[in-house]
Amino acid sequence: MSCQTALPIVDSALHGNILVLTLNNPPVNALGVEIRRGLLAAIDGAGDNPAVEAILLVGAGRHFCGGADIREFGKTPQAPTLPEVVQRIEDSSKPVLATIQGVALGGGLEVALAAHYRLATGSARLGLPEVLLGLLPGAGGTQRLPRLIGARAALELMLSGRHLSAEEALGLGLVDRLGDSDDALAEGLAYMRQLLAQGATVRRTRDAQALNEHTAQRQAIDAARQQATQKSRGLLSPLHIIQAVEAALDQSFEDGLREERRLFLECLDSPQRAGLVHAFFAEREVLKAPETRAAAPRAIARVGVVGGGTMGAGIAVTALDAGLEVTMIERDQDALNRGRGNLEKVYDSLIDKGRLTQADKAATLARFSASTDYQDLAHADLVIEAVFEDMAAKLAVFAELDRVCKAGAVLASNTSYLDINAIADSVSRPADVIGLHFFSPANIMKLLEIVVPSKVASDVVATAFELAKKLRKVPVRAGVCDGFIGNRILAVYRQAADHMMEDGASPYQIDQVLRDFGFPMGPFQVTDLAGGDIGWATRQRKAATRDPRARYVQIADRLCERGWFGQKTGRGYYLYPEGPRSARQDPEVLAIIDTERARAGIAPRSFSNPEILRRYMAAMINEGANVVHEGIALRPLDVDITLIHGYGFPRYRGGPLKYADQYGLPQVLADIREFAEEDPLFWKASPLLVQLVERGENFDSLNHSH
Ligand code: 3H9
Repeated sequence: MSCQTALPIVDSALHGNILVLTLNNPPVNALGVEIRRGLLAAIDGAGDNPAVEAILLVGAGRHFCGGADIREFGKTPQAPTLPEVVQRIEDSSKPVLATIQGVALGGGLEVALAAHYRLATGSARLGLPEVLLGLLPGAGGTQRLPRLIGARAALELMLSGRHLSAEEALGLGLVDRLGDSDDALAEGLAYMRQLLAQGATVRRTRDAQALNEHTAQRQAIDAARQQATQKSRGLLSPLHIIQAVEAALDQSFEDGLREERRLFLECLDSPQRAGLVHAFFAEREVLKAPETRAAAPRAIARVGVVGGGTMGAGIAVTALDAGLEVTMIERDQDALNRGRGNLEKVYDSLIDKGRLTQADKAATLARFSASTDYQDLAHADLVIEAVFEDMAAKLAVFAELDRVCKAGAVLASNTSYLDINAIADSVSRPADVIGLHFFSPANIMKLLEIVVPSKVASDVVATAFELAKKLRKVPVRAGVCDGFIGNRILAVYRQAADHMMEDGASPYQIDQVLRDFGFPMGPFQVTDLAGGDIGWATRQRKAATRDPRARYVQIADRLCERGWFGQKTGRGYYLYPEGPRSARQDPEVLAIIDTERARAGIAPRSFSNPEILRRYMAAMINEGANVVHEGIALRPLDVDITLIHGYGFPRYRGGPLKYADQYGLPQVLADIREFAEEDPLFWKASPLLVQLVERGENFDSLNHSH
């Protein structure tokens, strides 16, 4: 968008005595420097022009305005600032009406708040989502919105970042009127003419009175602060938003604006803002794969799911929720009943929580069918195999799919480790075969790895991306290797955690360090949640091919041999006397670890928290670099999005490779070389990391090359 310099970026046209200013900066009319200059000049010009009696602000295209130009954050600021422009709009001596169609977000809504009147059409969505970027509304939003709709509603909007519909905005008094049609210009002109006819004059939001009821406002602020302190886990911007709203209550408008600016700049400078903005753009960049540019997707309406276990049922729910028709296949009636039960359980729990009605469930299930006969997949446009993670089982399913599916059907495997090239080569139509790696629970987790085997057709890859969009998943393109992007990296940093545990750190200390870093859970808690038996089976499968020189920590095997598989067995690394929420440290586990250390001849040492983090992150970053180096991930940002959406990496840190850039690649490399002195086999610096350090570059320099 920064290359959009074609002028005029603010169109100006006189309709009788009303000057229409159209923000014209596709695709979302973001308020970059050119548009700020244009707007300021146009507002000033309108003030001096006797032919102008009123001003109407509209957006060109679908949207009013998507806010400040996010690409400018972190660069040298250019005048005029958005707060200046917004102030000039409010100060206009001629009435200003903002007509909102599509989004009015962030700075876009702040522009509208500075206008004297607001109209929303049916398509309007209004919000202040700055918090999601680690920011606060910095163009007067924290001062004007509470004055207009009160502290409670304003805080709710700013702290959640959610979008309001036109009706909700009207209900809150955020807009004055709803348009009958979606023609923003016609609706705006009609309303403005009516206002002029009624003798309406300027009406400044800064003078609105909703904060006057002081005690209630103070209570709302206190409650928000209490909640945010508990919930926001180290995030800066929520608490800054609350502080800014408090300034709106306690200080003059001008002083409040100054406080808002100070707090905004603090957020702008924070690494959290950099991490969140990186995540915002990375989420959009992952959608752009070479194949999505090269080919159009195939049509998908009917989906088959083979396997009704937790994974298959979760995938079926996701597809049903996206409005698709779903047929589930299982090998016999009992398995099918269980599969249907797994699926219904998801909907029933939503009903229990009051988030779904029985009628909704019935309507959704009307698009669901279940069968033991593969022939019922004959009309499916896409089939996702989600059976047990075993090559022979998968090949048997694909042989059936090859036999029954129509020409052009996409045949997908939900494998998380197995070689999809081998699966593709087993059928007569390898160009139709692709990997779709969902994460458990599949109806909740956002990540979808799209695993691209060597013979797949481009339009099949494009179809997978289109499917992800329908399912509201975040797709990441991955090449074929053991574990693809996510599980391959996980295997390495998980080993680093095991090494530290055997060398002297307790699993509880390691988990705590990672929680403090921002993960919702530490690695040992995750094992307990997922079930220790899964990793155990994988380790047994790979035992024969393991490098005999490589370090192998046996502690997990000792727990599994006792049947301690984690939450589902009531104990794993933790004890769960009363279910998942009752996790407790287990002295017996610590004793087993001690015994294992002795058996391995290790004299335990203590680890500081920063050292634990340094080792864990170095392992994650190094394998992330390998994955990029080998072309398994297209760019570093694909690794970042995988870890954020599939593995709980804190979004505000932008993903492991963004974190590495902030930490400094020379330091990461120095860490790895230091650790390699003890274990050179495990700690081998990635060639990509070495190259980047030699060239004085960072991971982000590779994010723009595709
Ligand atoms: C702010 O306003 C701060 C102020 O309070 C204070 C300042 C002092 N800037 O999402 P899409 C790009 S903070 C630059 O695919 P959709 C986006 O990257 C801002 N670029 O479309 C993409 O580019 P590309 C507060 C932006 O229809 C293209 O536009 N505002 C911006 O699904 C299409 O985007 C927000 O946080 C932007 N502001 O959704 C709103 N917005 O084609 C952030 C979008 O190269 N934006 N782009 O990949 C959104 O939530 C969605 O983009 C929106 C459209 C709902 C607007």
